[in-house]
Amino acid sequence: MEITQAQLDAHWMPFTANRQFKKDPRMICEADGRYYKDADGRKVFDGLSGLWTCGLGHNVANINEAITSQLSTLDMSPSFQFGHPKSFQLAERITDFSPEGLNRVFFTCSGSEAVETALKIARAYWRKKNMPSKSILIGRVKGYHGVNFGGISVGGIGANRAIFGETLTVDHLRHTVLEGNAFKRGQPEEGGDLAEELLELIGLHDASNIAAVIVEPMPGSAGVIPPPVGYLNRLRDICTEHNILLIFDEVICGFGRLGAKSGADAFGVTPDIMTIAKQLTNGVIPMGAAIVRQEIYDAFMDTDAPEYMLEFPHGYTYSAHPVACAAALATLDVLEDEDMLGRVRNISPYFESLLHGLQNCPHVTDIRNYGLAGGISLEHYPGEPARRPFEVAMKMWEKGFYVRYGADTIQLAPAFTVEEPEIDDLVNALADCLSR
Ligand code: PXG
Ligand code: PLP
Repeated sequence: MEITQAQLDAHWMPFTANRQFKKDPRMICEADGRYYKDADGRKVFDGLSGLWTCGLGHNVANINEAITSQLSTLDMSPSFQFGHPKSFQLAERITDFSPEGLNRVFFTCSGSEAVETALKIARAYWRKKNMPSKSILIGRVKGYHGVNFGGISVGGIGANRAIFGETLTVDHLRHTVLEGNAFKRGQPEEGGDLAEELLELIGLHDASNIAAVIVEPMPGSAGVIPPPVGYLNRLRDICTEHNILLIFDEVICGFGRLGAKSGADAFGVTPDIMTIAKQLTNGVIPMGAAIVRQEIYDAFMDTDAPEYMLEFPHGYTYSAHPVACAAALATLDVLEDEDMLGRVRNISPYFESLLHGLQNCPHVTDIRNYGLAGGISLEHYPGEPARRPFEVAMKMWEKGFYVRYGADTIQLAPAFTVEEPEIDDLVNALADCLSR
């Protein structure tokens, strides 16, 4: 299928170097299992499970069948004021994958919308509790929380917000990458005390003005940053002590990537709200959700307003879309029936040992990993932190491997079903591309 220059020009591509891409397009045409086929029919290994989405691989029969059957049963159903059975079944299933006590699910169509929903719930919650001054949101440097205005406000990646001007009233914790932790496998031992900085921010703003703290349990986009031992526990304790909601953005960690149901599960810390997306439908149909403690939901329901009145004026046309619900139910079935979490736990030590074998390759300044997620930081060209990862990823593509590059890192996140020889090939190819 020839794509014309006019067609290329017409599409303003997301988070893409449009000028570079359109000169030399990388066109993906088919996907099956852990491989893509490009426009020349070349087989390309999927080293990031789509965009951290397709842990079960591509073209999964159960998911495809669930979608097809849903299309001929109920293809669309109005999401406001009417319901369809699958969204309720799915909401209950999601609570099985969520930490104890988080059992009310608000559906969205993406991770960005899940974050926006969580932030709005947090701010509205304090108003419902007659504490309207609690409105400041605290994020963390290097955090990625999607691209909507709330998400970029709490987000901590300068390039994603600096050109958009004023944001919400927020503050940020420091990130947890410490030089002394370079090349540490899994969770670093040092750095748990960085969470104490939250007390400083509370001193600055006063807890009576702070609605919530939002962090990724393990930042993904910034290059896979496992939390230092004790860090999340300390954030939890400080939030509880000062009556501040803790939100975990689990859009990447959610449902399997870490060999656990969630980051909360992997690291043993329960937030008040968590956001998920991506793996919820294996990436096949857009869907996300914010999952809250029942007490938060109850605060909205506990009202003297007439019953026909809305409790929360928020929602998307496509919230709980029936086709997305069908895809998600099938995805959760496969995750459970095929013990995907167990598979991640079994293969991740092998992934870890090979990944860290890259330590002595040229330009490698740090390697971090947890579960089936790996981040490799690369030495900057003077003033050009993003250039080397781009160059390496392009060489990888030429060799038949798709990997993610972002900031000064290369990121790897193969499917939960990945086999040892595929990890060998992926890491060998990377070693070769780093050396050339
Ligand atoms: N929160 C987190 C923690 C994310 O990782 C979002 C929110 C936004 O989700 P949506 O569905 O609106 O994109 C994300 C998404 C990458 C990469 O390669 C990461 C994301 C998206 C695209 C690429 O690191 N994360
Ligand atoms: N803009 C307009 C004009 C709309 O009518 C709607 C939804 O009805 C939206 C934006 C929001 O769209 P969505 O619900 O898909 O987020």
